[in-house]
Amino acid sequence: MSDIGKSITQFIIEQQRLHQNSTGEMSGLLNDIVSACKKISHLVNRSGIIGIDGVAGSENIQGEKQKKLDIITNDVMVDHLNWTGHLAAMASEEIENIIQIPANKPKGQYLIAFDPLDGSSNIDINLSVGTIFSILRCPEDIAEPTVEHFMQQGTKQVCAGFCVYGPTTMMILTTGQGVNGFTLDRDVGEFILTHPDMMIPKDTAEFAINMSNQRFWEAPVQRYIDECLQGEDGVREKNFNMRWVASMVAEVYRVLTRGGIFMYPLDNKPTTQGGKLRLLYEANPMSFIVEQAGGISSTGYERIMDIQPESVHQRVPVVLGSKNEVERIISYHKKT
Ligand code: AHM
Ligand code: MG
Repeated sequence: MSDIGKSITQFIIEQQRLHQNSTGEMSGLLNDIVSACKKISHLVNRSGIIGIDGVAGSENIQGEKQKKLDIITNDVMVDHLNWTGHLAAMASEEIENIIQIPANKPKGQYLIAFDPLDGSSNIDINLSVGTIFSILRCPEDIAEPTVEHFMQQGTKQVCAGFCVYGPTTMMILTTGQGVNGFTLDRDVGEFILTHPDMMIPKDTAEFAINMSNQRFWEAPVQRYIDECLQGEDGVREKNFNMRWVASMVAEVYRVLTRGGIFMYPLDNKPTTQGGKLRLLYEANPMSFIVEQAGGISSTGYERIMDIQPESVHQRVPVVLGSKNEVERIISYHKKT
């Protein structure tokens, strides 16, 4: 029988029953995240009406101008997750240090790293934004986790997902057994399984990159894009299409549904930072999802999920998507 039409709650509990020793803590945590994302979807949808659109007038730790919704959605995540007893600590794009669970609340066995509102530069122009999260196990018997406990390779993730607030609100989840997509049915307030077992086509003729940075890219990326742009007349002997939404959640969702390649490569501008996208709460969770859907995720030089993190807000170059195209770019990096 098809699983399409199942609620995310039923799906999560049925997944939990497949693991004999499951305590139900992961299911509880996922339900907390689902509740937070439903609230964020509602706020994003009504932001203009209730006056929470626009800039906040502050900067986050990474020197980025915060939108009011960056701050509000961070609070929504923290408020939904810090009291239910499933987490030992949290890390957020918007907060410099890791976030501890209040002393008077129970602690759980998991750590979460999240970007509460990815692509928030798109908020005021009514384009898609989203929430990205990565769940790690906290080493046992830790009274108060430290940054060191978050310094785990992406391969250690036990769950990753993202919610995209677009024409419909969708939640994409993996616990290491494939990727499933759920659509929010606003009438009943529940995410419904609409896209089971998402798989990225191995080949593509569509790339996504911020072309305005072209002159700063390294040679392998220059070569790859140049060959795509030559189309039928060049070595690739086929025409390519291009998209750039400037919202990673929307780009990765597109790659999951119709294939493609998404890149935010190393370039001269953020070289000192090692890339633009953040390892713990953007690159790693998206890499886990992409790999589970049959794609590849790399810096061009190495698998992203193999990188040993060194800081909470560390940045990395990202090249992800359809297997054969990412492999081609990796081969260009090997030659330089
Ligand atoms: P954010 O987390 O501050 O929104 O930044 C991450 C976003 C990604 O969603 C997107 O791929 C990228 O930044 C767009 O960058 P640019 O504006 O340089 O095109
Ligand atoms: Mg982001």
